[in-house]
Amino acid sequence: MQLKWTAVALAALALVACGKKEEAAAPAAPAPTAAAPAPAAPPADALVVKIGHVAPTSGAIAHLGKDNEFGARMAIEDLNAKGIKIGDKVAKFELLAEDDAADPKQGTAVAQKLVDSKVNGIVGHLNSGTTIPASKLYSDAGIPQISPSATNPKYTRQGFKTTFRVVADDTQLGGTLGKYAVETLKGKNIAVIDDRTAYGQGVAEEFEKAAKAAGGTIVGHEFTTDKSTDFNAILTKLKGAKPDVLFFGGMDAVGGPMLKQVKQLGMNVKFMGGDGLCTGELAKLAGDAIGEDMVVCAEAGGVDGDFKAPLDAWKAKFKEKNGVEVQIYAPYVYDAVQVLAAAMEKAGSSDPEKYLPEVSKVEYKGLTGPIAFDEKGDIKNGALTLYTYKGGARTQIAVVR
Ligand code: ABU
Repeated sequence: MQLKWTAVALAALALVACGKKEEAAAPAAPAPTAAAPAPAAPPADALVVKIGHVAPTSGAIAHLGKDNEFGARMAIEDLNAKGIKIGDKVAKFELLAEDDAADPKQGTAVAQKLVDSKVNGIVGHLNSGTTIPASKLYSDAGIPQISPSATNPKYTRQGFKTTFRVVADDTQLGGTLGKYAVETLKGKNIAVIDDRTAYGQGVAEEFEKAAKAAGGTIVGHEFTTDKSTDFNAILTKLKGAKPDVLFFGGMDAVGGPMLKQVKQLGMNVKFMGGDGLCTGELAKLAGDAIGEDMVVCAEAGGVDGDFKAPLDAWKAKFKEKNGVEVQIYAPYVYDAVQVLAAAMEKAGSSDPEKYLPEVSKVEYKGLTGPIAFDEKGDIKNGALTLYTYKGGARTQIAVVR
């Protein structure tokens, strides 16, 4: 019987791959082992629930987009294995995965496509620069949206009822890092670079405000883009101001090469950044330019106490399944999908209008800690995790609230 279902599932997958473009191919993952059990088949009258997921699975930060998408796929798989009931029907969850390439225009185009496909809920997008414009389309269509990683405060401050976020925002991220730069790292002369994206600019401004408030002096603020590779001119200018801390508001794909050029110029700085920098991949991108304890950055979430062991076990499962380590936000994506499902289960409906109020009221014990939202849709009591890099590995310093 199990063999029969495996064959049916493979045939169905082949059909999907041939004919249904909106269900984007899963990012490359190792082939399942022969011993892997076939998923239980949903009943023929199951309620189909479509979850849209958007992240950049192409381009410079595709490794982060794939990380998010793997998290979404694991959640869908677990939900289907559990066979939860919504109303009186067993739910069959489907993932409609889209690539926005971290581009705001492509972000709104795929958002419209998902709205037209009548998705029941959205998890995404990854970047603030795509999440914010797309949120208007989801709001107009009344579709609940949970971002697992977009940290620009504006996302949840547009007056939309449909926007939620399971991570802390840039006010908390930049604010905590700015204070840390002065009070803990004892930075006095602080230089800032940002990539002019919604995220990079926002987190850099919050950092700068907090560093100044803590008594630091901003000796220069330069600008780059999220596609730049040559930072020689701006780094040389900042070097002249003799900074002891350099904060970068941007993603790891730019931060890695920037670190190499910081080393080439012989700049002796602590290199700081927000969550976009704070990934497993940064050490690879920077190579030997990432000195011991040189980088201090923060993830916009924090897991400690009783939540730590289950999350570590999940991360091990993630690696086994996907052949790569978690980069940063996959567990938050997993939780975001589960929150939508829990709200539907509670409402007894997958109709966005009916289950949206349950998202607002949700009290969900996730992989990443307890999840409940404030009146704006932001996570209540959001935590941060400060990291450094030792021996090329991202290493936790502390969870702070
Ligand atoms: N939070 C960092 C990466 C995503 C973004 O907000 O653009």
